[in-house]
Amino acid sequence: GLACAAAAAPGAGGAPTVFSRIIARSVPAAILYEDDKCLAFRDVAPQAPVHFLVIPKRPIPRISRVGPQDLLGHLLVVAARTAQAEGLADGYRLVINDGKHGAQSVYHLHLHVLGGRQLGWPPG
Ligand code: DGP
Repeated sequence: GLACAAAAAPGAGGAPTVFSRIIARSVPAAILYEDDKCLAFRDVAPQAPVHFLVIPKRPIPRISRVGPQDLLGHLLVVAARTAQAEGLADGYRLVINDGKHGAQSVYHLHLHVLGGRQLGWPPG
């Protein structure tokens, strides 16, 4: 009921997000890489000169819901290879936001890759 829905953590229900539509090509995106397990595409609101996302095609809602069968190492390999292809030889940052405190807004797991300028640390 409504009380249960209100109490549920964001992403707990696994509702489809806009990223499922990007995978299905029903929402356009600037796609940089694709294979059977993942997709990399430019972030629509870039926070650096290069800012793209790497997502699993399987719609895991958030990193805190990852299961033992999810082979997420592949996302890191694709992130690094795509960063190289984007010319980020001086370095870059990988970010995964989880839940409310992590400022996650789309509940389909995604790895942010940011580069092309000097980044600060710590993040806000
Ligand atoms: P996060 O806060 O970690 O959930 O970041 C979600 C990111 O997704 C945010 O940087 C903006 C991006 N984004 C949201 N909707 C779209 C979209 O429709 N297309 C693309 N390319 N990126 C999107």
